[in-house]
Amino acid sequence: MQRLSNATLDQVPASVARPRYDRAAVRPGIVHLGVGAFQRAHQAVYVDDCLAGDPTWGIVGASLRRPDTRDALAPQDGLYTLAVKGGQGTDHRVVGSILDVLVLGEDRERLLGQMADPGTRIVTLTVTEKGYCHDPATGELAEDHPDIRADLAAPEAPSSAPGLLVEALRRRRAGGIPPFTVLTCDNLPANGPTVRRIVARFAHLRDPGLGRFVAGEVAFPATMVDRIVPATTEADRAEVDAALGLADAWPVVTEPFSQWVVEDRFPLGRPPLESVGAEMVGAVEPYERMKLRLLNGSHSPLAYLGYLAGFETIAETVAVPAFRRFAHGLMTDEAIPTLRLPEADLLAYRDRLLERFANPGLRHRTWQIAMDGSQKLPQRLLGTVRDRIEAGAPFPHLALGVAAWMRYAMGKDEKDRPIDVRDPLAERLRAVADGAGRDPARLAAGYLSINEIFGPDLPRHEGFKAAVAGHLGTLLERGAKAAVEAL
Ligand code: CS2
Repeated sequence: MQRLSNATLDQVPASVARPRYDRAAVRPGIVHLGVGAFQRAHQAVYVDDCLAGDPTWGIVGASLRRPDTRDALAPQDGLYTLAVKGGQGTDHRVVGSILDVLVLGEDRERLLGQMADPGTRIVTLTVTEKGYCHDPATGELAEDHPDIRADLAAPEAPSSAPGLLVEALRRRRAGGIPPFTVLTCDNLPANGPTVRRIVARFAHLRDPGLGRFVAGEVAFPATMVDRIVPATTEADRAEVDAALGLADAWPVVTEPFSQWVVEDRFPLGRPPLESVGAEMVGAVEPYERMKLRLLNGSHSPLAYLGYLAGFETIAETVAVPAFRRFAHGLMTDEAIPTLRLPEADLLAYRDRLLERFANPGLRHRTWQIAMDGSQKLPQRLLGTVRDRIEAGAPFPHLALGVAAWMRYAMGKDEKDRPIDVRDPLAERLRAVADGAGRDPARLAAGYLSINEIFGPDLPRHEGFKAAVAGHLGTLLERGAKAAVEAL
């Protein structure tokens, strides 16, 4: 089978949408750090829709760690297929907005050169929560993070996202080129201001003048991104190859729903995103909080509970009434009262979410969402817990969600088989389990003492501690399904 590429693009069948602009005329305007499935199903698609109107916004992607995306896309001239799975079957589309993919370890100077190039006006990021090298509980740069220490020691050859941004901004400043806009597309709370603080702090540690420049002169708009994008499977590849009649080494599978709310602050301009479905607003925070607390806030507990109960995907998990009720209850009774959008909109968003979770076309693995819990819990669950505590209101679903994370982090499932716990704090999580055995109160106290996750306040809150330990006891004695049913 021939490979998808510029040369074979006209062999794509008419049933598959493809770029309707001249790819040869597209120029790079965006550098994206962290090319992965999510960005390729979200931002790259919005940009693809803009390129017919304005060809100056092509994307140069960069992988900060592995070469696998570059290895898949380079022989395809950056082209790949998006398979959108809805109730009515699958729609395919070839996306052309990614012009090139660089690999940091091999192409560091080219990447920094592209970031410093005057044609680059926006640097976007999807490096996941842990990619910012910050303390998740406070949102501050983790100054003792090994990558940050290494980048401060050799700042002109950085490896971390903050290090790369600061070195590229320094080069622009030295060359009299105005700074690019930094657009983080990760699920962090107040993501624009948070990343601004992290990056400005790193710059300050390099040189206080540079720190003031980053804090004062660089725009970091906030944004809410939303689309469910499971990891691509071999079955997805085979299905896409058959639909295309060409081989695509790394297509991306997603759902029909897509949302992008963006704070409209781009000093050097931006693609006409509002004409392709993005919502350009003055303040993103209410939408961001809704998304983090409802979607991600129920996704993570469903992932831990579902995994423990033996379900491979979210769709399988919410097909069981008790688990669906759990997600419904967490959102309706505990998260929605902490949000500041009209209630009717929030309830409609919740109902849509429950449908999206149930999409049988998406094999979104519980194990995938369970990853990096230490980085996700604060903005997904713990902010909501704090608001509930302050309001004097109960939080049983949230406490079960936190307990389920602890039970998962212990590293053994309900049949005593090992769990592959992926988390930057995995060793510490394991050590808590080794020290506390199966005693729920000791386990809860051990996990709650991890300050980077729970801060100083939550471990001291007796009601929270007791609720979490109680649920953890049920999870250990009777399992996840019984714990959910017992609510
Ligand atoms: C998920 C998110 O993997 C995860 O932690 O909760 O990636 C989620 O699918 C997206 O935020 C949806 O927009």
